[in-house]
Amino acid sequence: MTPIRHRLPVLITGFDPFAGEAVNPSWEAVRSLDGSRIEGHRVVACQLPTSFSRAPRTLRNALRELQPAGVVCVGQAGGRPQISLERVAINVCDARIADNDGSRPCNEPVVSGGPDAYFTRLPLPACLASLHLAGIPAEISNTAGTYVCNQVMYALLHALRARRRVPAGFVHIPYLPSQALAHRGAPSMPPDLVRSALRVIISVMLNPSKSPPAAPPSGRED
Ligand code: PCA
Repeated sequence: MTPIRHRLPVLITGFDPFAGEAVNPSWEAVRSLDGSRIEGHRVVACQLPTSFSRAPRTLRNALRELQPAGVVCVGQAGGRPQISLERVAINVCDARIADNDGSRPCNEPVVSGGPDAYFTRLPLPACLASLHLAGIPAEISNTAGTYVCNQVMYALLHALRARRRVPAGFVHIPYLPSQALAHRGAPSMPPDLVRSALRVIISVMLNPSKSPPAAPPSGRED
């Protein structure tokens, strides 16, 4: 008999296009996994609007409806060269550009009176080791920025604060090659590789004991 938690779905989210782009690679990758199974769990994809006012609400509705076994939210980080496993979300919204509703908060909290920050609940070293073993360039990132992605990561971990056993976190991904063409010199990652990366991350999140031992620190200081 399958344990009850096994029957719960995994929620993955991606964003709609913003900043004049025609696509958002996060939604392309996330929707390509919708309905698949990973470690026995059904994957459910949900699109979030790139909107400070609407994204957290959409996410909270999906959490309430699905009661997922785990959550991975994904967003585009144009200019970053590899998969970024975000370590921390901070209680700040500070937008350099307007969101899809024309809103541009400056130095505002995500949650008034909330904790300064939440750490990810993804096992980052295990995720990183598994991604590298699969030949996928990836790094741990210490900032998810102060735009809608950071807000969503914070809102996710805040919404799950009483459900300590639900693993959850945020992953930034590079531009698609088609987007990089319009941003001269910008790095990109093919959609198949991003999709494989997300499968690896979700699999390790659900079953960390199956991942390879994490590599020792490189000793590099930066
Ligand atoms: N990236 C933006 C918001 C939506 C997205 O895909 C960010 O990094 O905040």
